[in-house]
Amino acid sequence: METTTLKVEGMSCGGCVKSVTNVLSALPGVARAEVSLEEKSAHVEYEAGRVTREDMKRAIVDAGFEAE
Ligand SMILES: [Cu+2]
Repeated sequence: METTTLKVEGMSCGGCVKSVTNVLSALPGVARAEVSLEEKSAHVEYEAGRVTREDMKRAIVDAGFEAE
């Protein structure tokens, strides 16, 4: 299991945190996603080979936020 942290911009409330958490958790290969509004970050535990950091970024952007 690998872990990575993404920077997430554009979240303004708990609903945004939930949205980002949900889209990340829905990706095949993601075991756990912990999203922080204050830190503007998403800490993700995932299986390398099943999902990439790019997939995570794309999912966050598709949900209406910015990710780096
Ligand atoms: Cu919100």
